[in-house]
Amino acid sequence: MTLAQAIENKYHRGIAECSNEEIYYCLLEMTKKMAEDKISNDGKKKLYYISAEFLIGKLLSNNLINLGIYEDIKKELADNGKAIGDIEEIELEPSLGNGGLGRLAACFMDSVATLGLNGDGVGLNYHYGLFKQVFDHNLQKETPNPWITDESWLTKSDISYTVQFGGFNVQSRLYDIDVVGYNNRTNRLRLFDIESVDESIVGDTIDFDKDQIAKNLTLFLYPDDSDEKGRLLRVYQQYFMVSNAARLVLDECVAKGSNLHDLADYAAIQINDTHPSMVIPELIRLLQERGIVMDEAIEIVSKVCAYTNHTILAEALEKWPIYFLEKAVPQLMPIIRELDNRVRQKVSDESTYIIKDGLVHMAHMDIHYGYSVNGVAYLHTEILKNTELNNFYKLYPERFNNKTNGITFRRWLMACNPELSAMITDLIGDGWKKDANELEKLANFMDDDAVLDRLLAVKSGKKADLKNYLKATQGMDIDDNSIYDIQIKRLHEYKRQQMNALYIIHKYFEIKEGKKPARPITLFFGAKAAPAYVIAKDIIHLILCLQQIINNDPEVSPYLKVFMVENYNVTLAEKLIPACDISEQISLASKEASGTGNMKFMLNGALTLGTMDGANVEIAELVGEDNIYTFGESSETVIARYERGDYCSKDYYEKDAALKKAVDFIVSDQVMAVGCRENLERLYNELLNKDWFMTFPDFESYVATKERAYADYEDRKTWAKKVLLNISKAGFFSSDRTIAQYNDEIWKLN
Ligand code: F58
Repeated sequence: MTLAQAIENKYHRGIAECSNEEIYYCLLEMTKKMAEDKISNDGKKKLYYISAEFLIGKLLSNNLINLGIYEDIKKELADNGKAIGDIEEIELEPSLGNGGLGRLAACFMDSVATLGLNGDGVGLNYHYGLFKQVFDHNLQKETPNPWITDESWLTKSDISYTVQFGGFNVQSRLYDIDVVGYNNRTNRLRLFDIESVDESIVGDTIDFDKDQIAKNLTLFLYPDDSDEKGRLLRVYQQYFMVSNAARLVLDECVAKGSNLHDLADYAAIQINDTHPSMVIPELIRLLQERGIVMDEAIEIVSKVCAYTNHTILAEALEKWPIYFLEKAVPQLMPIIRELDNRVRQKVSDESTYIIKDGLVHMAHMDIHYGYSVNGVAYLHTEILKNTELNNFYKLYPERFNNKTNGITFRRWLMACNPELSAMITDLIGDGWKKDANELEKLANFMDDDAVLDRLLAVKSGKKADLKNYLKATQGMDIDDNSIYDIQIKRLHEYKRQQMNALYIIHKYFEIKEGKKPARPITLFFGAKAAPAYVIAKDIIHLILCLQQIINNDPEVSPYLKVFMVENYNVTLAEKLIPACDISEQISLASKEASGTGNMKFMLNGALTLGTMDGANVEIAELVGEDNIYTFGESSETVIARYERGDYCSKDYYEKDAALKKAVDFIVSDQVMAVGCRENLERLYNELLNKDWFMTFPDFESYVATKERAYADYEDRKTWAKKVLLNISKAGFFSSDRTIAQYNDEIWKLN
């Protein structure tokens, strides 16, 4: 059916006579029908990817592309005086995720369907997401981020379970979102909600009554955990997620013919970080309820569950106090105690016990009772094996494996950068859309001036697009002749946005002193800070203060500007990434498990300025040292310094005059005039007295390397060659490759 026919059926009018909203809702309906026709239950064994987050982004364009009708629809709209971009604007971005782990889950679901595998995502249907970020007096404020409308991508199912908590029950309801594979089957995201959810308990802020679990359970992702009630709510959420998931798994497997003893022939459960870890004792409990004895139940579950670790930061390896679990989910504690006792009987290394000092260590449970433990980039997995999880690695070396992350090229190239996609297809055909390694063929054009010129022209076009978009939506005045230097990711001290901010101050002083850059520079940031993460919010405050000072200084702003976009999300990432010249991947070596933004930027023709951390290491290996700007201390040096425990940031501050000047500026009268003393002093003191993520030792090499990249940018042809080489090597980072490896080595679906 053409769009015109669908519009005629629905509204009895032509496309040109419809509003953008009407067209959007008609396309939504039409796409949903087409997607649902491709839902399949083929494949005996099925993957259940359980995750607290699925940061899926808007779905319309992605689904049209994957259904193979994007170009037709775009043309039909254009013929009627409508732009597909304007229709896309109507859709609200689902607020179901927060950062890399959630976006990875979304890319994975796309690839699972694209590879024709039987696999669904299972999670929660948050009504207000993490939060919507607004800037007020240079500070981050959090407000609810609603996205569910009467007609949406959600389909209400007839599946509902009673979930038991200590002292009360709630009734669940399953909603589905179709996951359309590229020219392939449709799988589903299975999102559980509570029937009794009550949006009215939320006002203009993200505060709400944390005691009313039966009303608030699915309102927010990661509710504020700075108090005990908030932490307890997270436990309720996690159990709700996995209890529903476990029952769905069992019901579906039984329906397919499983007798439960053979569950591992029917299901693989991937535990995405530790948020779903309670699925292990919950499945054991449910199997016992269905007549299977403890010994066998444990054995079955251990053949079904696999765990992915996404971090080496201790605070992210969840540990819940026993009394939380006793209160929220008392039925699980006897099972967890039994699991711990069994470990104690066979393992002497106490550091691996599940229960220690009154805390339940979720990752320990995953490793002892799962059949696979994977890291998300080569370096990360090595650090897990050799350092962080070494005691477990010694027990179960065969369980540890690496799966370097990937991204879906459908969203992160075809949808967000059709101009570059078209150019690539003109040069090498469209085989790369199914086999990303074909991008290597671009290497044949390295000395073709016309190709290099076209590549630069595509980039200029995307820079102009971004300029226009940010002018229209956020009132920003951007010089598209400038270098676009971009750092977009969650705000965390280990990601070191503060080091980039110190560079900005340094550059500001240089310009004031008359040392002008060869070409204007624009530094973009996008980042949300967790509501209770005080220093992260202070860093946002500093960046916003710098933005105000620098962009309004007539002496400096022709050469340097700073823009922090408000409410950074997938939609903004899709606009920022294609326009980027320099991709900031500057985490402290050893701390970023992988990163996936780094891959998206590379694929879209930005050069990486980065430390040898996470997947940057693999990018560097693929492109060679001439085509990436690496700097900073190695992970070995950093790990050794942590072990010695002798880092003193003040020593660096005293020795490096440029660094000292930049740090002191944070508490200068000039910044105080536009900022808050309390926040700025706190950040200054944190850097001077702690600097836990070691920005100061890397500052000098960061500045020097960034300057080298800016200087190289002026040789446009050489730059274009580096860009082309980066794109040609990006195929490895397709999530199709990652998922093929998960399947071959972990899930083994037919
Ligand atoms: C991210 N983790 C890693 N966690 O930081 C990143 O290096 C990696 O590329 C990505 O996973 C995918 O593997 C991540 O996003 C979180 O956001 C946690 C959410 C819950 C609180 C602690 C952080």
